[in-house]
Amino acid sequence: MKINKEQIHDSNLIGITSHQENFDFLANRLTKNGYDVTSLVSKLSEFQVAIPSWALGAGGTRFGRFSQFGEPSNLTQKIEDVGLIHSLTQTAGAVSLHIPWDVPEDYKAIKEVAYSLDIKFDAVNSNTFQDQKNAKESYKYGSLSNVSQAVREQAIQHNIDVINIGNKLGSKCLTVWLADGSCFPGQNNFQTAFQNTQNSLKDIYKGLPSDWKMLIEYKPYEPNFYSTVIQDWGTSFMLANECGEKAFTLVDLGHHLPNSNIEQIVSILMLKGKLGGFHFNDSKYGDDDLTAGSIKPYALFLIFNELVYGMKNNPQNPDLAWMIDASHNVKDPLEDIIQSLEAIQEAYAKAMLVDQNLLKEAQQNNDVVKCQEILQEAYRTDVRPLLEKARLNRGGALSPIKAYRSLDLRNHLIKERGRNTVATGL
Ligand code: LRH
Ligand code: MN
Repeated sequence: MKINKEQIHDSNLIGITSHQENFDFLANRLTKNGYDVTSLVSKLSEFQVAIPSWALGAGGTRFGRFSQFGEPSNLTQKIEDVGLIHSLTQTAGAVSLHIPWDVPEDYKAIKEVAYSLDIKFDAVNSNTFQDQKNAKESYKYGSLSNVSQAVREQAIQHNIDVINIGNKLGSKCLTVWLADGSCFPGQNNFQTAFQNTQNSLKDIYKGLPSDWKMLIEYKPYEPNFYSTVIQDWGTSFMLANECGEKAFTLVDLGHHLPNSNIEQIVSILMLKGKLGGFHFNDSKYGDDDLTAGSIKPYALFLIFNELVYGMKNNPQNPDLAWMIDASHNVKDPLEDIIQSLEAIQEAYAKAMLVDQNLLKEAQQNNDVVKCQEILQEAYRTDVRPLLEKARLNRGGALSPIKAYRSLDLRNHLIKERGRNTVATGL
């Protein structure tokens, strides 16, 4: 299913006047305060977030899964759904595939579909946390860290296969997340598990094309509930350094113990030139994979404040991979992703309004109150007219959620696909 620019243009008519008023008012105020509004809007337009191929259907937990109906049942339909999101938001110009959930059957055809929808292939994700049918070895007791060399070799080969699949699609990045760990004290020798993982990652790294990156994603627990080999940013950072200059740390916002200071982690990883990218989502308790900015929007703003500072002051850190990683138990997956994109762009826009020089000066003077005033002056600014302008400039929707509903897209998908299709993924 495709929507065209005219349909979006028509759905914008109702809001265009108030948008223009709000935009002119904000642009006028920002210009008076020395901001370059055109540059702010173009930075927002250039900001593209990759959509996870595994989060276009209803998610679920061990307690159940409730379908959203009209779910994509193959990779082509998944790319088309990313195309729908991108048409409306103009900030979802990439998809991140998970292998083997989304192995292309016809590379030429799938690339043509993606190209026609202005969708690029971002990082490809390996999967050594589930056993595949007729697999020779099992990952029950781990993959790259497993005590069995045969299991480690199978997992290493899988990652090499994922790189080859990504290469045929034009991807330039491999994401490795390991469920490896233990559920009970004594089950693992921590040093052996770490050494095996380090050596296995190095073998995968040897298979990385020269212009590729390897992102090492950490997570404190789940599905293992006593220890996880790559449990935190420090472990991922050590492993990335051991591998080499093409290996970096991936920060999934949900992969932190309660009250972790993620913005500080981001800041130091950028200082060390080892921040590779993000899996954006939000959470109240564990790895809840909720809509980005739906629980802790100020924390997301503080992370982007460090990112904007780092993108200006840390040339040693590469361009970042922006990706969403969420799961939808009660929301329409496409609406959930649209809301995440809005929250991410909003946090970025507010962070670009932080007067970093004034903040640095206040920090140098230990003027703690002024530091907070500078941050919250930016955070309290309603930047939505800037996001709307960025979308309008590219033919997108003023309000993607309103357009998604006024164009009745979910019902169109159900008519096209029926009510019983189930998307692969989590
Ligand atoms: C692990 C994770 C990882 C993916 C998976 C789908 O929790 O965040 O990024 O491989 O979710
Ligand atoms: Mn993730």
